[in-house]
Amino acid sequence: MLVNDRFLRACFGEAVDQTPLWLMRQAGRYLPEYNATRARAGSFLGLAKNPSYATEVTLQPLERYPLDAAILFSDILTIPDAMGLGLKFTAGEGPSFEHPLRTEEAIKKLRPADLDQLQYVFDAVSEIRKALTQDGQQRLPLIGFSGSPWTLACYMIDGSGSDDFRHAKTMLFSRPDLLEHILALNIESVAAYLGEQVKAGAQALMIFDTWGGLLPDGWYQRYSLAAMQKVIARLPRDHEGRKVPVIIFTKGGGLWLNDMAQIGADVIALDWTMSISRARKQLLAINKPLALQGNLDPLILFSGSKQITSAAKTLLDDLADAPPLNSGLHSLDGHIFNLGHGINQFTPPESVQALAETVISHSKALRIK
Ligand code: 1CP
Repeated sequence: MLVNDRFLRACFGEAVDQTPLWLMRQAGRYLPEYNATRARAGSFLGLAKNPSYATEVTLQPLERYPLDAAILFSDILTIPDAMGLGLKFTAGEGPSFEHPLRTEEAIKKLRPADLDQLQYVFDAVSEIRKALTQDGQQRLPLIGFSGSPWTLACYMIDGSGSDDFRHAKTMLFSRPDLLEHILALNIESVAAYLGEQVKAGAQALMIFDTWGGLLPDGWYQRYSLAAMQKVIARLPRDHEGRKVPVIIFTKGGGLWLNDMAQIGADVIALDWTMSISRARKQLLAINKPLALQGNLDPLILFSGSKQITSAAKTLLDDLADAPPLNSGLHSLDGHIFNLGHGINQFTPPESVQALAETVISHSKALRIK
């Protein structure tokens, strides 16, 4: 039994009493308790690869804030790691791969991710599900996730984070056959990985296409969106008698909203460059009444509680003025409040409290009006 199912209901455009809220990277470096656990684990990978540490940090933001979903603590780079690329985290510099894909020979040798090497992720999912449940009552649903095939390819080819992912884009423009080969393996790996997360207990799935927005129009649809569509086509959509919603997020993807609505996802997550209310109207105009997630600029959380409250209210007020998904619903239904990208590591933790209080009280008040 799920005690709080607002998030899952909102994913399917069902009525809820208040707008559900969770935050991308809600467990992370802005929380002192996260940094304490990470210090005990020795490193980020020590944390992510140990299911009981991963469980501990997944629950930390849920103890502090009235959030409506848990998200598995892991990383998108676990898949290339399990393809043999050698993931490492250097303090202060972020993740990198020891063996980036820079030659045709390396690319031809690549194999799909070995799921046995990802067992620690599936174990973490099961352990988190157990920790969320007491006496048969589960507090909150658990979201599983993966990177998109294109976003993973960016890191696999460039070998680390980058402003422009020059190596990946150069390969795409000059040797699309090699890129397509990598994408085919990533599609297979991502679909199998997400399928195992569902079997282990994930109740919703999110695909992070953080770097889809680097692509030119036309190339995005052909290389990132089409690959996500192939993943979604292979995902289990029912488990334990409940539907499993799929959320897609392309950073910078607002312009492609109508295309994103066509690939079989249940929810489209937006960054702050597109308004939620405008996205609602646009989707209704093409008769694709999908739920939306987002999209407060995470840096709003660096201003005072007055500004945070005002920005969150404006987002909700705008959506309340837009048409509902259907005539039986409130305009605020079919929306999951979130940030437009991951929470910044320097965010004051009290800002999240101000945001959560506003989302709850204002989204309730607007529904009663
Ligand atoms: O030192 C630390 O403690 C590492 C910071 C950190 C954290 C907290 C990294 C390294 N990954 C994570 C966890 C993480 N990553 C989650 C956890 C669940 C949650 O609480 O939300 C999730 C969903 C991710 C996903 C992820 N990792 C994405 C997609 C979402 C996004 O933010 O765009 C990406 C692009 C990554 C790669 C990654 N992992 C970590 C860093 C610093 C980066 C970015 C690397 C870069 O491009 O420079």
